[in-house]
Amino acid sequence: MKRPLILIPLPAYNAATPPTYGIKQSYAQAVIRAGGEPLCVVRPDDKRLSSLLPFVGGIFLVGGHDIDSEYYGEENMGHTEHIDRERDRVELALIRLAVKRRFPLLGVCRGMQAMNVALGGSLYQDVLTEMQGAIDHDRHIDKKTGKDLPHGALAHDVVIQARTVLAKLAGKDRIAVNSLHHQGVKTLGKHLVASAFAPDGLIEAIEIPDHPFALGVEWHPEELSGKPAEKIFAAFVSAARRSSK
Ligand SMILES: [Mn+2]
Repeated sequence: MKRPLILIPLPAYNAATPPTYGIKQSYAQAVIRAGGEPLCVVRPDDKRLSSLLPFVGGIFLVGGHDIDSEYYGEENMGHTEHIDRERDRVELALIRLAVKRRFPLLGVCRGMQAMNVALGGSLYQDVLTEMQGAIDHDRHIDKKTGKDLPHGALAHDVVIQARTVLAKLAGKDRIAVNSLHHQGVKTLGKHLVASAFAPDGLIEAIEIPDHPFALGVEWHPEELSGKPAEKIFAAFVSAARRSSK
């Protein structure tokens, strides 16, 4: 079977010595396991994109640092960190293109937040301080011991909305997920529906109905094994295979 190319725009770590581009291995491995071939691209400009896109089956936006709040018309309240406007610009443009040209699109964590912002939605700049009754979604470290938590550690359940793509993939209405984010969707962008919610009401997954595949999840399926997580990548890669025929 053909392995469709999955375009992954590479995040830059400009403050690293030397300045570095890169992603976690688990993102690339999840794509490969699902039958796709990751095509990691450095800061594509419009010209390079238009030469690449004819070969690409889908676009995968990975996690990372916060999106500049200016892109959703808010002042930075001091919680938004490590802004990389060039990354924001590239990813927001890619999402709008994917929506317009009906390219399969998968967004994880920041990738989901970028989908929402690209389509006119807004974010909580810090869920814990801005959202009443919020649970702790930022489970990078154990707050009691100060030690790093494994990225696959399950943090909370999500309740999945019936009749959504995600419901079909999960095969049940509630799953346990990891949670490595401090921002989240506040108001939904155009074309989007919320397909899962955390126990505190925070939107944990979004999708575009009537699109070949456009799903964003706030958790990190690339760090989880088993059915719902692997099915998300499998369905994305299948849609990419169909779209690159
Ligand atoms: Mn969460």
